[in-house]
Amino acid sequence: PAVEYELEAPFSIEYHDSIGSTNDRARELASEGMTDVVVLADEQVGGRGRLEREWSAPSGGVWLSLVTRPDIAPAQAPLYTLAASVATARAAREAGVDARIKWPNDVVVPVGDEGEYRKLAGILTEMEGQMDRVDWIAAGIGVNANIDADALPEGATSIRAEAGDVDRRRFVQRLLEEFDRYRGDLEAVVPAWRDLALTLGQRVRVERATGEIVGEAVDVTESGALVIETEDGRETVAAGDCEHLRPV
Ligand code: BTX
Repeated sequence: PAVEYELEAPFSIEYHDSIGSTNDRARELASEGMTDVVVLADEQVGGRGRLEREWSAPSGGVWLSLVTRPDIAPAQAPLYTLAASVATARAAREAGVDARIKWPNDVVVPVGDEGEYRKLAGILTEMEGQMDRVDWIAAGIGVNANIDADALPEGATSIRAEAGDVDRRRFVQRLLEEFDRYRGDLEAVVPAWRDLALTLGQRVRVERATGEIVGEAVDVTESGALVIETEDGRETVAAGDCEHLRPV
């Protein structure tokens, strides 16, 4: 393997040099009843973003999916996405990157003072469950780690480009420790998220299938939805309904 992934993490690791999508493998393991396992790859050839978008995942990145079976209602599941972004941003900050969080699921590096940014990492959370209970959650986390920025799509950056190469083993260890801490203390997730948020205080445009909303992003709710102050009052957008969010 390109990296040695014997970690002292609260998860067991299944490592692949190359895989289609770690989320697909995680879904398989989850439906076999596994929990607290992380599928990790050096390269993905069929990486997925949200809403059927492609995720470019060349060798040198940190592409992982975490399987958990939390005892929560489906409405709380977005907190796991926020927890994954907090854990990722904190691990990236320890690696020397000025990582912030763009609601709902991007870890970005700010560029200038106008709310512009480059994307460092993305999160894709998938789940299965009943109305009142989650069966499993697969939190997919993709971090542009030791990759040249010109090998990535436009608008992307990497840990290499921002701060030099990172020890991926240590980075993953720290990310998983942080994630573990927040999943054990869900009430701490939103406050930690707020501290790292690039989006709060910004004037934004959110595109949804049902139409767009323009206004100032003022807060996130307990369940991770974004609160926007518009000309006609406050509106709340669930993460799952957001197709694009841009500063305006
Ligand atoms: P997203 O839908 O928010 O972002 C996808 C968009 O981001 C793409 O349309 C493209 O414009 C841009 N993009 C693609 N690749 C990259 C990249 N490497 N860096 C920066 N921008 C990029 C975000 O979706 C969720 C991504 C989750 C990826 C992880 S990797 C491990 C797991 N397995 C898997 O297949 N997906 C997740």
